[in-house]
Amino acid sequence: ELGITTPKGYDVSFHYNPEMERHHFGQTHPMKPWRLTLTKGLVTAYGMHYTMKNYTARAATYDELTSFHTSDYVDFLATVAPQPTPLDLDGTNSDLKFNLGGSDCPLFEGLYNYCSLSGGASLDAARKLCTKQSDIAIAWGGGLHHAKRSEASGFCYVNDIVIAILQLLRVHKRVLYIDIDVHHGDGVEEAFFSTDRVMTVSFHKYDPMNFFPGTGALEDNGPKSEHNPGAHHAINVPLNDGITDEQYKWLFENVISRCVEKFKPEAIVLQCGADSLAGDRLGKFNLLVQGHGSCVEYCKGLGLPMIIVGGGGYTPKNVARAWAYETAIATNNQSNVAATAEIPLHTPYRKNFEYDSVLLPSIEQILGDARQNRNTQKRLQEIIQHVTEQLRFVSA
Ligand code: V1P
Ligand code: CA
Ligand code: ZN
Repeated sequence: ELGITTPKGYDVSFHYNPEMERHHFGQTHPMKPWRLTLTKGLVTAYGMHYTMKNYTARAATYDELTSFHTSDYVDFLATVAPQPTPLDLDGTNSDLKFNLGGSDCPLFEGLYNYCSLSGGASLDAARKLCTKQSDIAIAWGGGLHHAKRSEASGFCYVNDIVIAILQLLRVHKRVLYIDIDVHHGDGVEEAFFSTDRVMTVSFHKYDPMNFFPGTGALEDNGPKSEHNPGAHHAINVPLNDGITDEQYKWLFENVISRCVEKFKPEAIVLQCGADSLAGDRLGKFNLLVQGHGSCVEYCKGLGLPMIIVGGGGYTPKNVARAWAYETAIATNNQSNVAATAEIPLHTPYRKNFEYDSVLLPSIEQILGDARQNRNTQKRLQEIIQHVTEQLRFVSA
């Protein structure tokens, strides 16, 4: 498989292990690893696998997992038994250790394997960047941004992103982390609170009383203690329901261009959580696959080595559409995809793609009617103003 490049000469690698999707969080749980099967099916149906290097991701080792997590926590993950009885759905399980076993982070069969595979994929992606074998490395099974050093949180047990960034830092002086999941990337932000070698930027819905995890206010830019080099290196873009493609793209490009200009990253990690799409089971934005994908396009245009990971995304058919489209952007297969508006007839599980089986459904096809947009242009201007002020403290 050596020497495969995309039409414009980028080396793209795809890190994936079909074992991951065989794991189940439970009947009513929103996280469906099966969305990875749908994604891979679309990617293959469009023939994108011919224009990138495909690697079967291996499981991260114990030592790799403990490059970030505590051994106490990883030992417990490795040995804990799956819950024998159905979960109590209000999360009132009395013996929660490391926040495990509640409704958000249930203990299921093969949990340790699932976590190691997610970590392994993102870490493999990072290694390909370090050795310059890939310009863009894709790991849709990663992106689990809430996991803490010693705690599970919000469907995330192992923080594959932090582990991958730690690997990148061996070779790259500065890494820019960008998070377009509808939730705040709190775990990654916290992990790098005290270093000026990682800048984290999260775009998310912010409503501290009503929306998980409740952190990520505009003014939260990292602890401003006396000698913390990491101060000002956490950028947060809090949003309200209903944001549109046009606003999101505008905001994203304004914020990211300023960050790149000041911070001068040597590599980018882009978390592409698909719960920021219209029609998501948990998220309430109005983003289309095109708007979500425009972030990937913009980042690719920066010409820096980049890892792309997944994350949230709770309406599987929409997740697969977005991640397949974004794989097309990475591999320069967009024209191929656009020319075939209809999802190919031989796509596995094609019946799952409704709306006349198009790859890029309109807002009307997805929602009938768009959600009310609660983001004013004035507020978006304020956000850019604040970010610009924070970046005055940042230099490369
Ligand atoms: O809101 C909460 C917690 C549970 N309450 C005590 C507060 N949890 C959320 C977690 C969302 C996690 C998102 C992960 C990601 O960012 C990255 C993979 O996308 C939650 C929600 C919700 N609507 O926010 N948990 C659940 N829904 C849930 C629903 C059914 C069964 C289990 C969990
Ligand atoms: Ca986010
Ligand atoms: Zn999310």
